[in-house]
Amino acid sequence: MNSRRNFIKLSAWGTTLLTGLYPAGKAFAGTLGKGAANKPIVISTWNHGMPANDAAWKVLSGNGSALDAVEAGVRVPEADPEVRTVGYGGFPDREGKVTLDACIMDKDSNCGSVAFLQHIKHPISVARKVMEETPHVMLVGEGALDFALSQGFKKEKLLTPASEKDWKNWLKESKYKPVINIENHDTIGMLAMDANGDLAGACTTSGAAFKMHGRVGDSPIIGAGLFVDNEVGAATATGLGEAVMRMVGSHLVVELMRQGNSPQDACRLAVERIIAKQKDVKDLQVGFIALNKQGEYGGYCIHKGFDYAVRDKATNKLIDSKYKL
Ligand code: SD4
Repeated sequence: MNSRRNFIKLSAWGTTLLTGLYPAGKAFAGTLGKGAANKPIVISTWNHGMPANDAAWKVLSGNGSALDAVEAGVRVPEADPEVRTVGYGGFPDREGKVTLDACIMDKDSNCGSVAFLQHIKHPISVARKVMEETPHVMLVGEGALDFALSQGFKKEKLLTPASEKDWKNWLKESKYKPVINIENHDTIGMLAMDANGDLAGACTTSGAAFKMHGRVGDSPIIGAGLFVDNEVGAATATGLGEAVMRMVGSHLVVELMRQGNSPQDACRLAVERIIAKQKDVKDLQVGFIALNKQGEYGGYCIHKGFDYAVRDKATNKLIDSKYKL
């Protein structure tokens, strides 16, 4: 190839890099100067992310770490019986058992996870203990429960009368057909960057309502429900876990940011990948949110109806996610 053709090829690539792959600040309200980052910041899925962000913000605004912030944040919906898809009061599986999934990841790529955990109100804190107190990343079922009890967590009844009633109603027909956006606002995934510029994330859920006993979704799977790379950014997912797991969705979003995409575009490209691999997305909802090292953020989902909460120095609001269909 002669040098002129080389030049044309290079400049086309450069233009793509500048204009096509990275429309900087697209989903971000302000314009960032070179080197300046919007921090601290916390973002999280659905409207239960608003009170969760408040708890995380208390930590972040007091110069606390992103890791402490995301744990404190997601503990709010975990403890709230009105949030029917996370922690205490979550919808049970089809046998009437509330089984919880959660994971957490820090700036050094340390991570901890629990899945199919019963009787413990705060699976995120057990996941953090797995990360910090064991040589492992993931504990499940009885083993996770034994470990939690050994760490001082209390065994509690998680099935509330309201969730028990809904389960009994569901049993009348026993049809497993997750309905998009109306299962009471789903998983909480939370991403934060602290004043130091370090990232962390957490994700916790009671999973798909009336799932098979033993079913584990994307939320406790590092790379699927959550991924953090402190050099690039972080992402988390909500929606039907099976579709997210097939694409290792959150890892995909982070890798798309690594290639130069804005958080907004990375979420969109990952959703488009999922759509391309599914036969029918009519009844399938998946949403991603992402945050990069500049403190820019974005979200994208398949169907209209997903929203996410953002809190930084200038903002405290719920944003309607962009969507494909
Ligand atoms: C799961 N992604 O278990 C989770 C739950 C969720 O809509 O977000 N449901 O599949």
